[in-house]
Order: sequence, then C-alpha cells, then structure tokens
Amino acid sequence: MIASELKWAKANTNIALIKYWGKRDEELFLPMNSSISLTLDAFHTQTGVAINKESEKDVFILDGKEVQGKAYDRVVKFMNLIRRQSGIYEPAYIESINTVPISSGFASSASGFAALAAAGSKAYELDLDLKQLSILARQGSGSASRSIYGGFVMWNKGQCDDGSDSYSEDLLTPGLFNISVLSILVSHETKAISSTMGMSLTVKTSPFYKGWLDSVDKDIEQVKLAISSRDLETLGIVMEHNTLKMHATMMSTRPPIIYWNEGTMAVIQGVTEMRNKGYLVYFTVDAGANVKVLCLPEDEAVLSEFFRTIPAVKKVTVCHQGDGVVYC
Ligand code: 2P0
Repeated sequence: MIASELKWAKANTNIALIKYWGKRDEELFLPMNSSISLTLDAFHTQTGVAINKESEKDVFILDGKEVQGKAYDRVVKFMNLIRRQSGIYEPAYIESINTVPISSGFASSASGFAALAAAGSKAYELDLDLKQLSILARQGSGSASRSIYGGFVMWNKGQCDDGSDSYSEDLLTPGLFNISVLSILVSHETKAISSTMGMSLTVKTSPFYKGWLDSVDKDIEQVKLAISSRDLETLGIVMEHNTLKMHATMMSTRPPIIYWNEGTMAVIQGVTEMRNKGYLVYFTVDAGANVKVLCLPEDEAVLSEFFRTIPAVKKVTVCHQGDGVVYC
C-alpha cells in the first residue's frame, strides 16, 4: 500500500453525561433512549483508509498489528456499509492508531468508528455531511455517532425504523462552558462482557429497565438546561443519578453485570469526600470499572493530586473539551 493513498481522519472519545444503554434495533444500532455526551481531548483514534485492489480482502492494522477475529469482522461489516453506499466494492487497507485503552470502559469504539466512518467514506469517495457521518458511525458503534461532533453533544434516539432520524447534534458552541474531566484509571483489564452484549441482556432481563426508560427523558431535559445555563452543579447531580440508574439496571440483569471493582468505589467515596469539603466534583462510570470525574478547571490540579493519593488509582489524566472528527 502506498502511504500517500491513505485518507486519514482523527476522532476523539466522548464521555456520556446521560447514558445510552439498550437498543431497539441491534442491526442498525438504534437506541432505546437519547443520550448526551462531552467529547474529550485526551484520547483519540487516527485512522487511514485506502482502496486496496491488490488484496482479496480487507486488511486492518491496529497499532502496528494485523487484527483478526471478532474485531476484524466488525470492521469488515462496517466497510460493507460504506461499499454499499458508494457502489465501489474493492477491499480496503485500514491503518489505525489508538490512544484509547480498549475494552475497559474508555470508549475506544466511539473514537474508532467515528474515525473509520470519516476516513472510510472519504477513501470510497462518499461526500457525507456531519449528520450523514453520524448516522454512518452509529452503525459501527452507537456512541461513535456522538464523537463526530466536538464539545457537548446529544444523540437523538429517533423514531424511524430505518434509523434516518437517529443521529447526533452539537448542543453548545465550543468554549462557552469549560469544565475539566479527570479520567481515573483503576483497572487495565478488559471488561468481562462487552457493552453490546451487556445492553442486549439488560433490555431482555432487568426488571429495572422500564424504570430506566421511564425516567431518562427527564434526565435529558435537566442536563440540556444545565448545559445551556452553564450549571455544573445540576449537571453533576443529574449525571451521577443517571450513572447509578444505569448500573442498577446492569446489576439487576440476569446473569448480573457488575463492572465496578473496589477502586471504583474508592474513587466514588473520594468524590463524596471532596464534595463535602466544598468542591463542585461529580463522578460517572461507563461500562467498566474506571471513573470519570467532572470539576471546574480551577480545581483540576488539586483534585487530580487528591485522586492520585487513593491507593487503587493507577493513573489520572486531565481532559478538556475535545473537537469533533477532523480530516488530517
Ligand atoms: C454511553 N456506553 O452512552 C454508554 C454508557 C457504555 C455505558 O455507549 O453496542 O460501544 O457498539 O453501540 O457504543 C458503550 O457502548 O456500544 C456505550 P455499541 P458502545 O457511552
């Protein structure tokens, strides 16, 4: 493959403030509920794609190693969507560089499929706008639909069966509401159950899932209002409540899904301790043990130092608002 033929795009991860958990259509990645996220600047995926006429199949290189198995199959399935849209049926050569820990609740599939959607559509000569890119990225991984945009983003669940109204939009001009996110690593381990599998089981078996669905729209409205009025306190309180509700549905799944470990609890207790001391500081946890903490930019140094003193904490990375997908 000639390096100059690769079309490159870079996408950042995002952290869900109001979570997506559950699909109404697993094939099209249509969610049961809308969600809201903040795109982060510290973790990203950069992906180059080229049409590869010399090969009989797609080749996917991740961080210098050729990928096979389930991850490869998922990428091929996604490239088939692009090939169907473009009418160009040649195989692809795909090279990806990832700074996101994979499969530990740090949203690697979000930046991964957002970057692949952008680079892949460019290589296959599709001229997609951001809405169309979001719809495409969604079909690789739901949360990827949000990483197309920077800053605060809402993914509307939509109602159409074909997914044409299930895409993300940005909620606020970047830079108008600056908050810091401390990404707190308490586990390097791959999660035992993938988000895709986990949410499918939760929808089918958790007795609390109806409670989740019945209450999530209220969380969405409150967080939208908190973002537009730059109100970190309301945003944080609703975000924590939403996180705990999602994990309650996971834990009440059969068989149970428990992503937390003792480090998760230690960080949550640390958040409570610092809040009692007067800091505006709030936690959220995705499908994994690791924790993200929201705070004011002026408190990020003191709070990072505090969380580093917790024995279970392996690393604290300070993140800020990140950009949406860019071609590079
Ligand atoms: C979110 N998560 O809103 C939620 C919160 C994890 C917990 O989106 O099946 O990798 O590929 O659509 O997007 C992680 O799930 O799942 C996720 P698929 P995805 O960020």
